[in-house]
Amino acid sequence: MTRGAPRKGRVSAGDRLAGTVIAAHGRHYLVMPEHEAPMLQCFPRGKKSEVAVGDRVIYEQSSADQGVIVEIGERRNLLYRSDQFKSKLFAANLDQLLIVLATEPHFSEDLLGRALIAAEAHGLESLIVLNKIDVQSALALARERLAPYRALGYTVIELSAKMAPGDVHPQLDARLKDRSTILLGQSGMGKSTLVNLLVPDADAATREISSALNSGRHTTTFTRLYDLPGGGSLIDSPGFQEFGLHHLTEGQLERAFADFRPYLGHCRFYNCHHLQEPGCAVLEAVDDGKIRPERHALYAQLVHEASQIVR
Ligand SMILES: Nc1nc2c(ncn2[C@@H]2O[C@H](COP(=O)(O)OP(=O)(O)OP(=O)(O)O)[C@@H](O)[C@H]2O)c(=O)[nH]1
Ligand SMILES: [Mg+2]
Ligand SMILES: [Zn+2]
Repeated sequence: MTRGAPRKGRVSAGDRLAGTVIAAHGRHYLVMPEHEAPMLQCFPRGKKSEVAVGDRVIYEQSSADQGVIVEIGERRNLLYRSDQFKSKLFAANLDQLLIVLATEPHFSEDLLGRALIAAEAHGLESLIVLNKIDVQSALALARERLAPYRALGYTVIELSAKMAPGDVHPQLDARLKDRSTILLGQSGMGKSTLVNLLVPDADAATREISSALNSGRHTTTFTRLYDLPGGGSLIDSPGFQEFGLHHLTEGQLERAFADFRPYLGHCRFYNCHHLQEPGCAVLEAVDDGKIRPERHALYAQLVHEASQIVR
């Protein structure tokens, strides 16, 4: 992929190098080279920044510690969120979404629902982690809120990254091995705490990058990919409050609801929107208690948002 792949320590300006984007913060990216070469802080060529963590890129060194990304390699997938006006990239080339929730702060079921739909729509597996199970007073309620998702077939793993760190490896290692997994969740759920347990030098690496990218705060402000010691990679990301999915089409949305699938194709009208049509098999399943009304409400909201996109 490189033109004149550099030998150790022999990189000169203008060389085209191949690497993987391992951190993203605004328009700043850190690229880990494929060959023996320094890790560089890179900027995308042009104004629009469409580079994501996990992307394989071609870049050119422009100074001792900086480079320019000139080409993005083909992606298996790209996870992102979007509202009417813009989209924000999470990461590319993923296998799995690890949705991190906690007993407290109270997690948003809306965000959980959206993350699961995004995973389904992008062909990614999802794994739900309920962290902070040491907080006894909030445990019963959190379990109760997650029961319907277990019933839908999603795996929920209970952990206390802080009080029972020894349980983290046995519960997660086999599920993370040789796969690219992104941790998603609201701020304060414990994503970085988990990453620090699973990746031996993550903490040091994070501090180093925080200073490189001018952020020294405790809360994660950039997306960062780490190699797992047992194979595979783990991506830590900043907590978020909104998960717009304006880019998904109605067809993608109906198929992304695992609980709708048995009923699709059984509506009276072949082009049924499952919103208020007579003879709608999905709405009948809601009436019969086979689909939770909350799930249908999320679907209706997402269809509404999808129709709002400014093209
Ligand atoms: N009680 C308890 N606290 C925990 C546990 N895991 C993490 N915490 C605490 O929760 C707080 C937030 O943890 P982080 O790992 O920084 O959370 P985060 O999801 O990375 O947050 P952002 O980076 O802001 O998105 C920290 O003070 C942790 O010490 C746990 O199992 N139990
Ligand atoms: Mg964090
Ligand atoms: Zn229908």
